[in-house]
Amino acid sequence: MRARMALLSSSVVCELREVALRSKPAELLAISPKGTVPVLQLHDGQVLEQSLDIMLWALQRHDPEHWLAANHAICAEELAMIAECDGEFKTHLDRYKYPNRYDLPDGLAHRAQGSVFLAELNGKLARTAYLAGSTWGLSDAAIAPFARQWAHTDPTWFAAQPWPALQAWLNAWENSPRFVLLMRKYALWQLGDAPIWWDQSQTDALSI
Ligand SMILES: N[C@@H](CCC(=O)N[C@@H](CS)C(=O)NCC(=O)O)C(=O)O
Repeated sequence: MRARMALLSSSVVCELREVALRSKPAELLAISPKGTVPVLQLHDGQVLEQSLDIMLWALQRHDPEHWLAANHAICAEELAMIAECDGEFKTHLDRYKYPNRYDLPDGLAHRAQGSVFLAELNGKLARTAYLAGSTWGLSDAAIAPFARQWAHTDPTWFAAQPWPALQAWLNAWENSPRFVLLMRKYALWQLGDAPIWWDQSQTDALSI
C-alpha cells in the first residue's frame, strides 16, 4: 500500500502485477526469492525488495507533492519514526493481530506495548496536521497502512482510545479518493497478460 501510494504520488509509471501470496508466481520468486511483496524490478534489472526502498526510489526520481522533506533534520526524524514503526511497532502489531501464530493466549500485552507508539503519533498529530508536518509526506504514507491494520484489529477498542488526532488523521486518509484507488482489486497477474499501468491515468479514470 505504501509503495503504491508513493509511486502514484511520484507519477513514476510502473507495471502493476497483482499476486496471491498463497501461490506466488515463479517469475516473482526468480527475481526475489524471499517471496514478500512488494517487489519492484527496474529496467536495468535491479530489484527493490523493501517497500520503503521503493518509496524512496520513486520519490527521489520525482516528488511533485514534496513528500520528501527538504530539511535534513525533519527527514531524519521521519525516517527514525518509520524505523520504529517497521521494527518494534510491527512486532507488536503482528502479535496483537495474530496471537495464536505466536503461541500467545491473546494479544493484549502487545496491544499495550504498541499503544505507546500510537500515543506518540497522536501527540505529534495534535501539534501538526500530518506526521510529516503541515502537509502529507513520507512518514504519513509509510505509517498509515500499519496504523490502519491496528485500528481494524478491534475497531471498538481503537475508537475508545484517547487519540482524537490519530483517529481523525486515519479517518481522513481512509476517506480520501486515493484510498479508493489503493483498495481497488485487480485480477491476479498471469504470464502474457496485457500490462496494467500503475500511474496517474488510474486516478484520472476515477476523476481523482
Ligand atoms: N519489509 C518488507 C516486508 C514485506 C512483507 O512482509 N510483505 C508481506 C505482505 S504485506 C508478505 O509479502 N508476506 C509474505 C507471505 O505472506 O507469504 C517490506 O516492507 O517490503
